[in-house]
Parts: sequence; structure tokens; C-alpha cells
Amino acid sequence: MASTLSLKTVPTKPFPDALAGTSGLRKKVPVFMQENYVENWLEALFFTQPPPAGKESILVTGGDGRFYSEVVIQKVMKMALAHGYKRIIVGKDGILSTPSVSAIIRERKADGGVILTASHNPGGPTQDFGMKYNISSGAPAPEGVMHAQYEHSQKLTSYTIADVPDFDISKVQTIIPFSGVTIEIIDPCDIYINLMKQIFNFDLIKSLFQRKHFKFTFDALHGVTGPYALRLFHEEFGCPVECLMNCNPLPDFGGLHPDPNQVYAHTLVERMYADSSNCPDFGAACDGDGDRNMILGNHCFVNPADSLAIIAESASECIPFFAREGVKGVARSSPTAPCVDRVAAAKSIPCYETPTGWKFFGNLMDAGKISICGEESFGTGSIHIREKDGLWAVLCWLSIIAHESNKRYPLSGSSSSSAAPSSADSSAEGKVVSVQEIMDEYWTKHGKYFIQRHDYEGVDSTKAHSLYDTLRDTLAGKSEEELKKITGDDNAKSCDVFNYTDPVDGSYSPNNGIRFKFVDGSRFVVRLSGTSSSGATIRVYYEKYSDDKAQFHKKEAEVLEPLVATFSRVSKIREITGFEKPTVIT
Ligand code: G16
Repeated sequence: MASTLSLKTVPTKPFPDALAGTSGLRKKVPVFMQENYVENWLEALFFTQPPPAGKESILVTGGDGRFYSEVVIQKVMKMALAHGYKRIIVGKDGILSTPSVSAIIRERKADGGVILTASHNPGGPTQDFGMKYNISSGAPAPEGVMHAQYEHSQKLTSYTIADVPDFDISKVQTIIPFSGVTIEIIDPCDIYINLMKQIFNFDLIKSLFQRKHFKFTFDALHGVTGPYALRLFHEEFGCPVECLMNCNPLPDFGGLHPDPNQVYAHTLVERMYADSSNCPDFGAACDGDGDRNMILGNHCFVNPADSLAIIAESASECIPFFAREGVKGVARSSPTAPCVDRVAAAKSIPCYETPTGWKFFGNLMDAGKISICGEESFGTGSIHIREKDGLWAVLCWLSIIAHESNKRYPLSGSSSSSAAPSSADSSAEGKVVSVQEIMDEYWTKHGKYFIQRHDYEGVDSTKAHSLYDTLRDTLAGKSEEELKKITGDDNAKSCDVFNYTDPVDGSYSPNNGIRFKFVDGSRFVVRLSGTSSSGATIRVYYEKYSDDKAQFHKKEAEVLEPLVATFSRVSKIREITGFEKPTVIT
């Protein structure tokens, strides 16, 4: 152990493109590899968000293990030390899921966290990397924090870093490199799994895995959730490892695109739509950093907006945490179809609409206004942490299925719906309620939204901005009559731009998408993605409501076709971008 920390000051110059988007800074790896690029971002961060004095300041760091993480994590540790952090908690091998970082920050009362991930975007030497800062509540930093960080980064002339050799983070251990400074390398899963045990009834979920007819599958897409999934589904619930796919995190995600949607998680989707009696009852996938989830049943897909609503509907009955705490309110991002609004109305609890970005939920959670929230982008979560949480959503669904199955097909010897089986399964006991049944019952009660998102990825940035600005200027604020004329659609009703004022701190976030409404309540929303690492992505979200049971199993594309036609006509998307059709439809 050396007695003093020696520091090095290195001259640098600003990088104008290092501006955080919807969720941190995301760029291609070669951009991050530029000399001083990472250091500049960290210098500006630690200068504008210095470790608090008068206590042992603690920073948590880790990520999804994508390419270039092992280099960057050393820089994070050394620069945090140079700026006065006294304890750095690091995941072994630099691995920590995003929800796990949020959980650790809260559990260990840390002052912040630096997460190394580009989330659902691909990894590898020419693919994406990302850095993100979370504050002491465990939430992604609010816009104001990242604006201040960016402004400071544009004035930098030097940065300061600890002049020490790399730390060995390949084993769980505590290193004291200097007096008063601790580097704590922790098991990535322990704190997170313990938290899940406080939220869910693990015996109830285990009872589902013991039912004869329950077949489960999970795809970690070679992202960070692999080790967590093995701990939960295999070690805790007894699921055979063969049912868990791609559970070893790889720097390039094995060439997969770690985005849990029907397009990129196609192996799982094929398994869930297999034409055989072997098709699993339940399938799920998470993204690279573990905050997104996709839920599937035997031959059915659960739209994230439905998933959020179903979790909100059932939470107090099926999940001990919500049975104890209640569900105080809910929230969804603006482009998310308002399924959960109907659940909230039925339960007489408040429902908030926020801009896209998990950071907008943080204040509502801290103020006790909401308990559960979610987004169309495959994100669902609750107040247990301040990030969306992919595995938490999977556990919610397993709890709901287990609870409903126990109600309808009780296990012998169990008087309560939440007990584990006490004797061998008979064939009735082996039955499980299907995901489709749960969805059908929920649609029957609340009605169904037909939902699709069309993404146009890799559009020239200037063209994408011009399309968005022109559309906004043409439609927003116009009268119903004018809109009918402009769009040539007799169903046109209204159009506005979503500007958000935070109900807790009054902060203002303008221009969060164009919302176009039709007379029958259908709508489309248009916005530009804030997470693409190069070029621009135009996202168009379509939704149409029906409470006619006979319609529920119609195809989304067929129901939404008139909305798509109106958008295409008025936006001139084909003519402007040259894209004949969206690159991804989810
Ligand atoms: C991030 C944010 C989410 C947001 C999503 C999509 O997710 O945390 O809140 O919904 O991006 O953003 P955009 O539509 O701007 O691309 P993640 O999973 O990428 O961190």
C-alpha cells in the first residue's frame, strides 16, 4: 500500500459531439477510443458532480461488459480517485446490470454511479459503447445535471487522473491502494438477488416451476443478465439450464443485437411460435444491460404497454411488495399506448404522462406519486430501484401466472394461493394459466389497444430533423377542420407537441414528440430517437383502441393501416428519407 495518491494532469481540448442523449452518451467505439474522449467526459462529470465532503464518498461502477469496457472501467476508477472519491464499488470483471447498479447505489448509500453500456445497441470494435451517470437516488441523472456536465466539458483544457497501475477486478476482493481509499470488488448479483427476495414470493414462483406442464425459456442475448438469470431461474427456481439461452456475457454479444424485441430476439420468438407441443408456456428476453424486457407466451407476444397495465392491475394481489406498499400511482411515457391509464382510472389512482426517458420517472417516484411505471421501449419498473428492470418484469409475470394458476388449479395441501406445492403434482395441479388467457381477460375488462412502432433507422440526420420540424410546423396547433384538409383524412382531430413540466420540481422539457389524434381516439406520435449512436432514427408510434371482443385477435397491421397511410401521406417520409418502409416494426 502506497501512502499517498499521485496525480497526473493531462492537457486536453473539448469534443463538441460528447452530448448525452435519452440515456447517457452513446457513440461508436472508435469515437470513444479517441485520445482523451472518455477522460474528458469523466472530468466534466466529476467536476460538476463532485463527491460530497464530510462522509466516505462512494461511487458504484460497472456495466454490461461490452467491448472497450475493461479499458474504460480503469479510467473511471482512477479519475474518481483523483477527484476525491474514497470508496469505489465495482462489479467483478466490470459486470453489473443497470438495475443492479441502481440497487447497489441505494443499498450502499452511494453518491452516484457510472454505468458503461450502450444498452440494447450492438457491441464490438466497430459497434456501440456508452457511458451514463446515475445520481444518489439510483436514478439516471436528470437533464439539468447532464447539461451542466456538457457545458463544462466544452471548456476543458486538462483533466486529472490517478497515476496508478490498473486494478485487478477479476476476483471478489477489497483493495486498499492508499490509506483512506477502498476499492471493493463485489459479486455482481448478490445485492440484486437479495432485493428481489424482498419483493417477490420466491416459494410461489418456485411452485410454478414445479408444475408438470410449465415450460419456461429465457434469452439473455449474451448480455449482462446471463449470470443473474442463472442465479434466479436455475439456482432459486430449479429451471434446467438448457432452458436458459445465451447466458454468458460476451463483449460483442456473440454478434447478436441485444435488443429484446420480436425482430432481434428472433431465436426466442421462433421457439415461442414453434409448431409443436414442446412450445414453452412462457418466454422472456432482456437487453444488453438488463433494463429492458420482452414477454412472450405460447404463440403470443405481450406488448410492453399491455405488460405495464397487467402488472399494475395485478401487483397488489400477486406480489408481496405491492401487497404491503400498495400501488399509489402509475406513469407511462408519452408514446406508450395508454393501457395503464384505464387500469389507473378503474383503481382511482393517478396516472402521469412523461417524456421518453426513464429519468423523468425519478422525481415522481421520490415524491411518492407513483409506484409502477413503464415505456413502450420494452421498459417496465417500480420504486424498488430508479431504473427500469428487465428481470423484475419477468418475475412479476411469473408471480401473476403462479398466483392465477394456484387459484384455478390449486396444488394439493395448499390452502393459500401463494403456497408452494406440498405433495406430488396430479395432472390438474400441473396445469398453468396461459399468458394468452391473462391477456384476454385483461382486454375483456379494459379493452384492447392495437399498437405498433415503426422505426426508420440510419436516416440522414438533417433529413430526419427537417421531416420532424416540417411535420410539427404543418400540423401542431391546427384546428380540426384545417387538419382534415391538410391530411386528407376525415378522422383527423387534433395535433400538439408534448411539452412537459415536472409536477415535482417544475423543470421544463419542451418538444418531446408530435401527438396526432383522430376522432375515434386513435393516435400516432412521432419523435426522433435520442439513443442512436450515429445518423438519426425516426420513430412513429401508432395506436387504436377497441372494446369489441370480436376484434381482439385481428392483426395489428390491418387495424392500423389507415393511420399509417395518413402519416405516410402527410409526412412524405418516403420522398424525404428515401426509405420505402420502416427498418424495424415492433
Ligand atoms: C433508453 C431510456 C428509455 C427510453 C429508450 C428509448 O433506454 O432509458 O427511457 O425509452 O432509451 O429512447 P429513444 O426512443 O430516444 O431511442 P435504454 O434501454 O436504451 O437505456
